Amino acid sequence: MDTIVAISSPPGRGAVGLVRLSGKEAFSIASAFCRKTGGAVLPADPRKALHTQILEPDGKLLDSALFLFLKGPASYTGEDTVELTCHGNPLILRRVVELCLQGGARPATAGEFTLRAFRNGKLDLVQAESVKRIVEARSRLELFAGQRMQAGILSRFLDEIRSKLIGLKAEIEAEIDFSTEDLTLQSQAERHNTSRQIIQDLEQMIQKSRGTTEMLSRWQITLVGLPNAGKSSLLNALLKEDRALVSDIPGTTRDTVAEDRDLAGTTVRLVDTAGLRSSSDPLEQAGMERTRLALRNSQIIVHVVDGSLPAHQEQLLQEEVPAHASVIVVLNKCDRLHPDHAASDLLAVSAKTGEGLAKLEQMLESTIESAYPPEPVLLEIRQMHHLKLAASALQRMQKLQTAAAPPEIVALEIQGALDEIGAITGAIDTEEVLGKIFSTFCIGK
Ligand SMILES: Nc1nc2c(ncn2[C@@H]2O[C@H](COP(=O)(O)OP(=O)(O)OP(=O)(O)O)[C@@H](O)[C@H]2O)c(=O)[nH]1
Ligand SMILES: [Mg+2]
Repeated sequence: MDTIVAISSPPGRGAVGLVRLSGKEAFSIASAFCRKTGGAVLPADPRKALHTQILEPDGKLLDSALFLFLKGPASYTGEDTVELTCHGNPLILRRVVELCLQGGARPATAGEFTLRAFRNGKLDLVQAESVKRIVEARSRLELFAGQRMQAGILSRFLDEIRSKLIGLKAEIEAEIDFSTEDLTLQSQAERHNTSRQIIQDLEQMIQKSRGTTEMLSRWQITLVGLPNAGKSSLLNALLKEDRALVSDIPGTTRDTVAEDRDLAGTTVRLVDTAGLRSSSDPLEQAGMERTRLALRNSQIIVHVVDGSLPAHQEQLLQEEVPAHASVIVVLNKCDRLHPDHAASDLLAVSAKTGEGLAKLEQMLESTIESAYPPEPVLLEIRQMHHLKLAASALQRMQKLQTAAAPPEIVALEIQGALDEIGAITGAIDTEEVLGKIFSTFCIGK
């Protein structure tokens, strides 16, 4: 394998920047321009951080840096690796890469370090994909999910399925060599059970993973309610920022106002709306249309009721609420609560005094957290795709079994399912798939 080099730290300036080399020549290429203070060459001392001077070919000092040599296979890629931690100036980092290229390295392509790690058996494909998730996660939840995948939880699930399938296939293949008379009805029933169990496991996993990707990305929380209920005030209170206009004139908010904040370890988008009411004013109608759009894209809807007014029947139109969304009704202005609401069991809040806001935040948090499955989930569309194909191969297999089809054909479907599982972990890989996955990585990872 040739030796690759890349800047592994993010573009731009930082306190430090990392240049990484991987391959057989990593040490010799890097050590050619690195010297201890005083000029001595660096020892090939694995896992030891050495202080080094990086020198231009003419002997001028380019930077002083930290030199870390990792001897393969005990490295991320499984190959000899050198990491040079320099000062985080792009001019320095690019120059160090140039020196490496002059020394015989070549620029790494996107995800090539991780691809090499995969090729060298340091991680399977699911774990390689999780690396990208971990690097790019936009929320703590996504990060957590990526780390679970990295830890191999999904890989272990898939391995278990795989070994069950291999066992099943072996039994069925054994039939090919024996005459069917030897086959007891009991063993047939057992086999049927095993395959049913596997299908169930796969389907459960698919079920659990549905919508995961969306759930891990940004949640939208939309505030609706009658004019003057205090939606904009509540938005401002939740953001701790004077973001939306507030006034005692009904119909103040016409457009939607959206702002992000962190909640439950994830970024949520809070959206204030004009609410929903009938109006003949074209501008207001356009505002209502935006409210509807916001509602459609929401995972949580906060219905704000004005608690200072006498109780009246006020309900969100069911057709405006998406099926998957949770609705939380709050009684705002509890600082001036109308006696009608004295016995109300709605959550009482006050955008003005801040009362009940912590409770509302808790409710929002637990709604988000409860939607987050504690079990391993498939995070990538690719993984889901293959798992579904595996499940349908097994369903076909069951039908064939029931129809007493020849064992060769039954075994073929099991093999089909095995291939799909293998495609997820990378046990079976094609260059095309690998190219697709790793090209979405950043260079240097
Ligand atoms: N006392 C009291 N007044 C509040 C509270 N929340 C909002 N208000 C007042 O109620 C009025 C309407 O507040 P907004 O936040 O503009 O209400 P809105 O629901 O956004 O109204 P529209 O944009 O017109 O639909 C303002 O005068 C606020 O100061 C509260 O908790 N207590
Ligand atoms: Mg408003």
